[in-house]
Amino acid sequence: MTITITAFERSPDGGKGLARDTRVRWALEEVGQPYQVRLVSFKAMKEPAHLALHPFGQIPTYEEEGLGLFETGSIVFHIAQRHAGLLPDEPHARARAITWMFAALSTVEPPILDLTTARILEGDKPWSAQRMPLVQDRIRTRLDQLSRRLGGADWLDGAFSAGDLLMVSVLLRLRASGLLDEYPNLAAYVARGEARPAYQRAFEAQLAVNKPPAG
Ligand SMILES: N[C@@H](CCC(=O)N[C@@H](CS)C(=O)NCC(=O)O)C(=O)O
Repeated sequence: MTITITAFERSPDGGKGLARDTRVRWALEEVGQPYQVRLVSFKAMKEPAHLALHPFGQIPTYEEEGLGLFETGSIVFHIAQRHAGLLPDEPHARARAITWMFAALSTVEPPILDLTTARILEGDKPWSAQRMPLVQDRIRTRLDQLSRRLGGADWLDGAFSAGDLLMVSVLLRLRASGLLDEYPNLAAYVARGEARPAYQRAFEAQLAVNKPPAG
């Protein structure tokens, strides 16, 4: 079975691993599935061939024997369902791990993405400085709650799962803001995720594409 994913030809983050192909690479590394990568430019992402695969003209996508998927959450879920290692077998534990996948993407990630919007797209607006504390406090509300739930545990619900993979990936976006460091148990949680050999392989693979030329 050949798996092909898409990734940026040149990631705007310059290889920090924040583009969402890293999440898919990480999931594939966790379950030990080899994959190929098709690199796409921003221009090609908006052209018909890519739009046929991804209606919103984004990365990542996932192709495997006649199946084409978009949306990182769906792709990671598909990988986790097909291969052992990312979801527990016990039905209730499995349902809870899936719940954490949704929580990462639909409850924790939106305020974090808003910070990127506030910084990059709205940073030059006259009201930007006034809005920023509100954006940051909405993130803190979620981090407070998540930090309390995680407590002293290694992972969100027993063994590492696809829920942790997505939650760590979402929280990683906060590193540069310093907000994560306000919550030592969350910072340690993210560090545990990053220390996983599968994450390291995924990170190195995306870095190899995006590393600035030497010299
Ligand atoms: N909800 C989508 C978001 C995908 C997304 O925002 N992809 C970014 C890269 S991480 C992208 O392709 N940005 C370029 C664009 O939107 O033109 C997912 O989780 O896959």
